[in-house]
Amino acid sequence: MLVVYAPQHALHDPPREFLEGRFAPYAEAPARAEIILRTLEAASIGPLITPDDHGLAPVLAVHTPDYVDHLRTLYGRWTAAGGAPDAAFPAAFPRPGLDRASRAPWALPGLYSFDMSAPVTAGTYTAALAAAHCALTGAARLQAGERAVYALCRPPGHHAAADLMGGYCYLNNAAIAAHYLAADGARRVAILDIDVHAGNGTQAIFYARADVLFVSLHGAPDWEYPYFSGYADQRGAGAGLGFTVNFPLEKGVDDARYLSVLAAALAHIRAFAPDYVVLSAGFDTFHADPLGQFRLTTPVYGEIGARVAALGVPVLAVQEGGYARDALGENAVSLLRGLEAGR
Ligand code: SP5
Ligand code: ZN
Repeated sequence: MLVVYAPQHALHDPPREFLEGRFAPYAEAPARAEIILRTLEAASIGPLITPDDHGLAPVLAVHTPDYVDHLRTLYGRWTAAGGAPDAAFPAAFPRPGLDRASRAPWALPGLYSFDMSAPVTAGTYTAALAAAHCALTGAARLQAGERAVYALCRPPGHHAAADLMGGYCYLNNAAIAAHYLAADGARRVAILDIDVHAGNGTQAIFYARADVLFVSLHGAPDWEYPYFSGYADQRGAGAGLGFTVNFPLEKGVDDARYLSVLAAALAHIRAFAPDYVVLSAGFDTFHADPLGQFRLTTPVYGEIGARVAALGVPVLAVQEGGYARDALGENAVSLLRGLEAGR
């Protein structure tokens, strides 16, 4: 299977995050992508290509120009004001009624961020843009006839909305690829999000659209991050009503339980009859993941891949989360082998 990888991901290496009231080492670290890459190579999964430069237009078709400009310039403005040189980190967020404009540099990091899990470093913009181009390159290969492509994106994207970063995400790689594949409504695209966290950004981006179906299995937001999105009664709006489908699940979901819910999710996708499927592939559903609280095992990712492939539609798998580093490569190999074998 074709794999798209950009070495620029390593330029994004934040020093720490803020987790349950404590500063902690940053879980979404460069080692994640390197481990996946090495394991794919050892398993002879390939060929491996680097992304083509698709420019900014397909990114700006999903994200607002002011947000992309903010992401590009934040670190420079932060350090020029004397902010910590390792990363721009938010400490204040505008809220309804507390949202007047401010020129204070310390206000900047919170302007387009919903949490403290998306520090912006010197290399964040370059890495995030390269990840978006990995997903776009995979999408273009599907258009050219490829049946399945894996975009090894880092940083991940599914928590990022049109003008919002958070949850380790800056540019929404899967959404950018899905919008590109939808080709102004000429094609139907289904996004299946299997990261353990609800893809609030992807959901928001496509909430009012009927040409892109968003289906997500995740820990229910009444106990799991991102807490404020991902409920079953969030079903889309306007023309998009019915084209967002959430499966919020309980703690401790195991392989059998997951596969039974996946069958229901795939039934929605089959009924939609998409031209393309974008798989937001997180492995933080794994039993040993330090952030997730599901109990999936390595073989089930192969079964998930086979069932997605059985849709008979070209698939772009986009890397999202997954923090059990020792198992990350094996879990990716399992998924990709399933995607290959299932067709
Ligand atoms: C892309 C992605 O997977 N982003 C996830 C960001 C999650 N950040 C906060 C998670 C807090 C979950 N609570 C940890 C419970 C283990 N003690
Ligand atoms: Zn996640």
